[in-house]
Amino acid sequence: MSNTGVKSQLRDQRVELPSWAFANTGTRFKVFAQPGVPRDAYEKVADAAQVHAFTGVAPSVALHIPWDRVEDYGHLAKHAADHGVQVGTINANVFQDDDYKLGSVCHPDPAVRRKALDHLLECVDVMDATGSRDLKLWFADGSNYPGQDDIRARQDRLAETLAAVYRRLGPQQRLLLEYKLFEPAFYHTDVPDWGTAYVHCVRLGDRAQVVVDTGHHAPGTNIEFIVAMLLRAGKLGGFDFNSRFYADDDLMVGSADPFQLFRIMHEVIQGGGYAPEAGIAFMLDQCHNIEPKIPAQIRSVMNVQEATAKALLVDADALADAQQRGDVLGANAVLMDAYNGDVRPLLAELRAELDLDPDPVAAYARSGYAERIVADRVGGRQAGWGA
Ligand code: RM4
Ligand code: MN
Repeated sequence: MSNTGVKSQLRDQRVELPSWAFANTGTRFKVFAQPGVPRDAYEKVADAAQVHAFTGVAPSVALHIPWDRVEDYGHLAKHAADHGVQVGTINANVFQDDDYKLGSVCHPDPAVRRKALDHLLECVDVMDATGSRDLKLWFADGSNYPGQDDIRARQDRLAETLAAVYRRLGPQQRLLLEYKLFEPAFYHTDVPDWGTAYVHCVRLGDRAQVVVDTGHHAPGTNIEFIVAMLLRAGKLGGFDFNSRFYADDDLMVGSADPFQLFRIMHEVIQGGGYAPEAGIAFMLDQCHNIEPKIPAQIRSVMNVQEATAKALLVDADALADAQQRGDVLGANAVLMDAYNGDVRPLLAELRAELDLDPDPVAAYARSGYAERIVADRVGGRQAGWGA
């Protein structure tokens, strides 16, 4: 593809930001609070809007309920629009309540399952008010000890609840099911892998699709293969992008392994998942525990852009030709040529064409926004996990 072709594809790229990336987060050992952190969903949306203002490709922000609970979601959606962004995916949270000690939708007690279902249905009400397309479900459900609960019965409970949620969705809304290998449960997890998520989604119907969180696999897993398989099956709903060195580290996407991100984007493009009509949600799911949050989100969006630009620059004809001829080294070289190129000048050009500063991180630093929020956001309670 020509540079102009690549730029026009990059111009249409959309990366969704997570509201929780702007809040205080940490590990179970310590949360280091940062000055200027948002106190509520309105301030998180305002911060997300900054990331869009400097990158031009991040016009939506995902909410997490109840972390982002507000009185009037229509009003929050209007606030987002006033800031030049919109509310995106609604993330349900059925993992932070005492009742969920033994699980939520898979819990042995029907009353707890009902409570979890009610929350998921409430999230669809939120979607109706914000105009969101996607409901993203991740369940912390599982067990810590062999024999603790009946694995098969838990799958039945899960299927039943998912079906009830699916029935409630409007015709334009989707259910995105996310899997995660382990944590917080350590023996078995009820949705541990893409196969389990896929099986449930197939049973539900067309508007149920799988979310690939890049941090939710065993070390060494070939994630791009999973991406290719889900795309072929029409079941790739979206990504939660982040980087990991060990487990679910939630570091900036493209920081630990930019080559993996490139390989994933290559499969997305090859499999037709990059076209806007494919409807795939490219979301970030990250926590910035020690680095400043807004610049970290800007950096992350740029990392996604860089990986995408390189993947778009793969000479697809030359690659197919080398593959067909069984030219192992030639095919690999075509891919590596694209990966090893420097796409930063191209992205700088694209930004100039979009009337943006070619260096978003520096432009944000110069804007004075960081100093302003530190001065303005005095009093109140800073947002964090669980708030
Ligand atoms: C989970 C999962 C979800 C995210 C929460 C905060 O591990 O990745 O997508 O919403 O963390
Ligand atoms: Mn996730």
